[in-house]
Amino acid sequence: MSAWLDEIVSEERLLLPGHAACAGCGPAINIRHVLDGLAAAKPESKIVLVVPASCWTIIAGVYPVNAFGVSVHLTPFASAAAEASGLKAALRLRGRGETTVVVWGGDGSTADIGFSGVSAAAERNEDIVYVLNDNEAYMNTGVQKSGATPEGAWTTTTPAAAPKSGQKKDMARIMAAHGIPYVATLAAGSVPMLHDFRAKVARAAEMSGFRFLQVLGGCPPGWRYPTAQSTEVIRLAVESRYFPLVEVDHGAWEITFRPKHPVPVRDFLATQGRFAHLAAGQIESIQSHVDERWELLAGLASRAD
Ligand SMILES: Cc1ncc(C[n+]2csc(CCOP(=O)(O)OP(=O)(O)O)c2C)c(N)n1
Ligand SMILES: [Mg+2]
Repeated sequence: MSAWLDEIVSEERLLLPGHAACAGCGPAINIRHVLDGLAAAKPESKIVLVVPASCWTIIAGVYPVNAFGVSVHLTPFASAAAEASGLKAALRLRGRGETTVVVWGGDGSTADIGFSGVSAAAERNEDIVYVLNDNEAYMNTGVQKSGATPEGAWTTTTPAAAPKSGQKKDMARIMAAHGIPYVATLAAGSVPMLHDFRAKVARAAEMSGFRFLQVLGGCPPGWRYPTAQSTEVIRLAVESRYFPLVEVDHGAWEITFRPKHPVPVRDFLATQGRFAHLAAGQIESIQSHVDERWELLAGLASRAD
């Protein structure tokens, strides 16, 4: 086993056993690697986790119970970025400015309801790590469509007879347009993808200013797949180019993981009941949008060469 993987397997975990996430929760894997990765990169810095209303309000537990090995600050839906900005300022005033303030915000709060606060904090270049925990719908309240829900998906507000129309909001490009120091997309679908994931967390840890990480995590009840399939579904999301892994480091775009043999997007869609109603023509249309977005990102990356 390589040294970095050895370290990951043996490291102390900041998401503690006994938490209340569903079986197979993809974000539960992701948050562990975000927190453990930040702690490993800057062992001298404490972490404060800021969580807006989401599944993670429940998973974190009710005071005095805490599912994390770090302090957690729960916020209303729309104010996580503002509260994280204030926490960082207060910590600085108290001589504890080295503390890493991390937001773990769902796609509902980040891409939709709290977006004005996220955009404003990015524009001010607040010194925080903002993580978009992207499970592609409002899951905690029963799978309602968000701006990050993909084209064609079933949700309870976009039933199979009238599934989500229009494409997933492109948060990586939107956040990169703010000119912040670092934007990256992350997914833990395989060991090489995890290597990419941890390198991005380490890169974010060594910078200051507004850092934005978009982490894709599967939701067995919301995406409708068996609980043991979370890693495989995410692997196919990346291997099909449905979810490209990119990095924007001080404005320079890079595609950090290029599938050697990309699989058709239908292989990814076929793993999940939320796409079961799609006809061949709709799948073709999704494939063409996946291809177009890949070309667009490849164009942005080639300009950085
Ligand atoms: C202003 C406001 N509107 C609605 C809610 C109800 N609510 C709590 S969690 C949640 C879903 C959040 O979705 P997302 O941000 O994607 O996080 P996830 O549940 O998927 O982890 C909603 C709608 C709320 N708490 N506050
Ligand atoms: Mg969500």
